[in-house]
Parts: sequence; structure tokens; C-alpha cells
Amino acid sequence: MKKLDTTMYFITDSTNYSEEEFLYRVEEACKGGVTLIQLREKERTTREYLHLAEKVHEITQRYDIPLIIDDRVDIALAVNAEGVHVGQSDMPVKIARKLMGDDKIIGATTKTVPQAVEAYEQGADYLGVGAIYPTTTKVKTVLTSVDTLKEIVKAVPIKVNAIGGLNKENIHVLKGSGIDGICVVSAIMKADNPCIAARELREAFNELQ
Ligand code: TZP
Ligand code: MG
Repeated sequence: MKKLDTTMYFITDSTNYSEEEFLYRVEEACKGGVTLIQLREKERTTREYLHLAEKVHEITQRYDIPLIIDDRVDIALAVNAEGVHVGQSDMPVKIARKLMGDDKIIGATTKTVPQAVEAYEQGADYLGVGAIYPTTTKVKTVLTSVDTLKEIVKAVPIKVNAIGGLNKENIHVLKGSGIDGICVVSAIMKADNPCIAARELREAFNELQ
């Protein structure tokens, strides 16, 4: 596995975009300096998910940005993506690791210290923790406090990212939390200019350090 940089983790959502517009936005985000990309599709057939994964991987490889596939180990393996992200109702990290091999990136969603420790012990490379703020992105989640986020950071030696409703105006609440990066969907996906949005968010996060 290459060195993992979760600083500016962009999670996609193709809802409401044509394929062309979606891929254009993904590429603009790459130009803006995102360090990791997750393809996250909740409403697609397997065939559609696979197709988009191939298209997005073509782009991310050109920018040398690792591509993570949400939920689906089979899709990640099929397109030789750099990793997979699993939630608490998805494939356990231990099995995802076994299927993906040691060289791939495995991420997990965790909301409590015990969940975080378990994901780490099973072989996760990074954790997503949230939602820190209410989100407009389609997801089954509850809010996670910044205090819990800080406890998780202290409890595991792997990378920890905050997620949920984050934008450049509100990420200051994460200052001093010890996180390695932020995950965003809307702040880039729905931005007027995804390239500028990615750049500004990355700068805003770096200023917190
Ligand atoms: N998990 C917790 S919040 C969330 C996920 C996938 C969605 C974050 O989206 P946004 O648009 O950045 O709030
Ligand atoms: Mg999931």
C-alpha cells in the first residue's frame, strides 16, 4: 500500500448529475487537490456501480489518487481499486481484509471507541467518524460528538477522519482534535466550482494544524 493521505477525503454522490457532469466534477475535485476519493453509490445496480467505478478509476489513476469503493468488496476487486470502505452493517473489516489482501486500503465507519478499537484490531487502515454535523447527504447516521471523536483518535494508532456536514466555515470545531483529515460529500460535490472548493477545504484543514 502506498502512503495513505486522508487529509482531504472526497466522497462522491452521483445523484442528480448526468454521468458526464458527475465525472467532470470528480476530475475537477482531483485537480483541486483531494488526497483520497470514495465512490459511494446507494441506488445503483451492480452493473451501473461497476461502470461508474471503472470510469472514476480511469480519472483517479491519472491524478495518482487512491480510489476507495463504498460497501462493495466485489466492485473494488473487479476494478482493482485501491481500497474499500465498510460500515457497521457491511462486511466486517476482518473479512474485507482477507478478501482484499494486505496491500489494499480498508476504511471503516465507527461511532464509538469499542467500534473503533475493533475495526483497528481487524485490520482497518483508517476510520471515518461522524456525523459531526447534520448532513443533507442520504445516509443512516446519528450525530457523534467532537469529544467522542477525540477519544477515538486517542484509542487507535490508525488514521481518523471526521465526517458529516463539514465545510470550510465549520471545520474549526475540529481544531485540536488530533484527526488526520476530513471527509466531505456536499461541500465539494454540490459546489459551484468543485476544484476551488476542494482547494479551499484542504487549505482550511491545513490551517487548523
Ligand atoms: N457518513 C456519516 S455522514 C455522511 C456519511 C456517509 C455523509 C456526509 O456528507 P456531507 O454532504 O459531507 O454532509
Ligand atoms: Mg456502508
